[in-house]
Amino acid sequence: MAPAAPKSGDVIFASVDRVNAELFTLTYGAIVRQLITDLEEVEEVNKQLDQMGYNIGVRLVDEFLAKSSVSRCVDFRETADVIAKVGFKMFLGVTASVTNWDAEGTTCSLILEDNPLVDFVELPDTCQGLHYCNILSGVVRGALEMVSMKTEVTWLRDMLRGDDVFELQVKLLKQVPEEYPYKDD
Ligand code: MYR
Repeated sequence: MAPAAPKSGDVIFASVDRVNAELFTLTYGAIVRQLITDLEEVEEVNKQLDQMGYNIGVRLVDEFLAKSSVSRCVDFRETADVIAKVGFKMFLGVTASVTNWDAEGTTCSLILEDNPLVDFVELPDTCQGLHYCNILSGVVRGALEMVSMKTEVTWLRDMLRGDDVFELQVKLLKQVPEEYPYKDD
């Protein structure tokens, strides 16, 4: 069946979404640029972006759980799928694929073929060590910590460094058992 013709409201919303996405991308670029100016060392910028992402992640998980109506995941595999398919879609507008699982099911990669954060971005030679999207690794780490999972999140591939995709490795270090807040007795 042919898709329904857009109504005028649809067209307006589509262009508002596009403008919002571009504004978001450009604002993030301005933040990174300012950090480079202020901190001078790309390693420091990487750390700062990760920390900013972590701070966002610990807050954003509530919004995610409320909006998505996702229930408790049975294991880390399911959690990784939820992040890739629901979380990324909700906050970044794209989905990731999940791959490169280790035998224990505690390490995997999230692959992004499309990443709106890097639209219009080209890194100068002086920024080759920059993990421009480090805010995302921090967000994932922070969000997972709030649902009791300590993780290490590392960029393995980066299109700004000439790779064909973005690959974010997520390693589950520790699953902290949740404490029931009341005693039974
Ligand atoms: C559970 O409690 O078992 C569900 C866990 C779901 C965690 C989902 C975290 C969402 C992270 C969103 C990342 C967005 C990155 C742009």
